[in-house]
Amino acid sequence: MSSNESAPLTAPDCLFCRIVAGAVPATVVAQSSAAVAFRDIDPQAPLHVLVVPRDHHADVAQLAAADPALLAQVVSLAEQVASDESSGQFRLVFNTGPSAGQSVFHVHAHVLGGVELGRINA
Ligand code: IU
Repeated sequence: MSSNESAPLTAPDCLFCRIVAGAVPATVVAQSSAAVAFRDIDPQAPLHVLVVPRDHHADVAQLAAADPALLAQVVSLAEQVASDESSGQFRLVFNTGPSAGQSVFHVHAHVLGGVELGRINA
């Protein structure tokens, strides 16, 4: 929730807004006043959790521009999940735009870990 607002910013027909609101089920593993962490339905690693801000922003670039403190809260919750469930070491991925693989346009951090992750060779 934005610090100066009483209700989260939401977008109509946004799946992750509906998960944040509890209208669509998800396996929530952690939450804060600003963000919610839930398991990805198609995990790509032993630890694969999505962290989303309660407020709707389309992608990480828009979030960083609009509310950098909220982005920091997303990262903080990701670190908490990785510490609680794994070694505390993790990969954080924000797919940004369709060509980069983004399919849900409510910013979400993929928190990946629980296994030795290979180097990314772009
Ligand atoms: P992407 O970066 O936008 O491609 O990531 C979307 C993720 O959301 C993807 O890993 C899906 O498996 C995941 N997901 C989910 O966890 N629950 C859902 O109901 C849907 C997608 I649809």
